[in-house]
Amino acid sequence: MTTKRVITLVAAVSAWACSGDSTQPPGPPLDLMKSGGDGQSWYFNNRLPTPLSVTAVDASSRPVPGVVVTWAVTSSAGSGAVNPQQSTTDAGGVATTTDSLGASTTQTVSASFTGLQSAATFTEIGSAPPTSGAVDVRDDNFNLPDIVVQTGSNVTWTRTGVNHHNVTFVSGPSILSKIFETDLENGTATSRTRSFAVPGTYRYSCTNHANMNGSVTAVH
Ligand SMILES: [Cu+2]
Repeated sequence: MTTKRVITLVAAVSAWACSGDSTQPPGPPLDLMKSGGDGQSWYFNNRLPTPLSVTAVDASSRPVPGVVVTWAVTSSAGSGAVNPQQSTTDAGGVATTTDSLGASTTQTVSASFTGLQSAATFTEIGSAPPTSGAVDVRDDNFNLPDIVVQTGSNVTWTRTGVNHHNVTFVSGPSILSKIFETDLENGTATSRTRSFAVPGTYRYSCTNHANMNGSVTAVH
């Protein structure tokens, strides 16, 4: 019984190896499949959080490396830009680019290669970033934990719980000083406000409670 099982396994593995990529290189690229970054909602004149990526495949749906992919913003002028405008698929058949929104609410980006019949099209959504932020400091979490504001906007943390909490910045474009510390005896710090002058993501924690974390992302 054991021997038969081993033989069956070996046969299965051999069959897989023969039909796999090891014996036949992928054929010429036939199509581009979107593999990341489509349908993001982000803020005017900012780079999208997730890069755009496509996978080049042959007629058997196998990924094709070495394909030069051309990226282009296809919506109207002022809709942002991609960088780079050409990229080559890697060993996994994947090519990527970064995409920045412009001032329009809808942006479309195409990806293609020479000879491709129908380009892959990405659609991204832009909006104006919030110009203020508010976070409840609760027992024991921040609500909302992750917020986005326009650079220079104020964010206010307000104590709504009764436990002793703090807002201690742990990473970001610069490490900011602790701005919030509640004290049950003295009743201090029911509310504190800070503005964020430099774009980027600032992460903070309450050092009194494990997993009590939050972030502020300042965008242009
Ligand atoms: Cu806390």
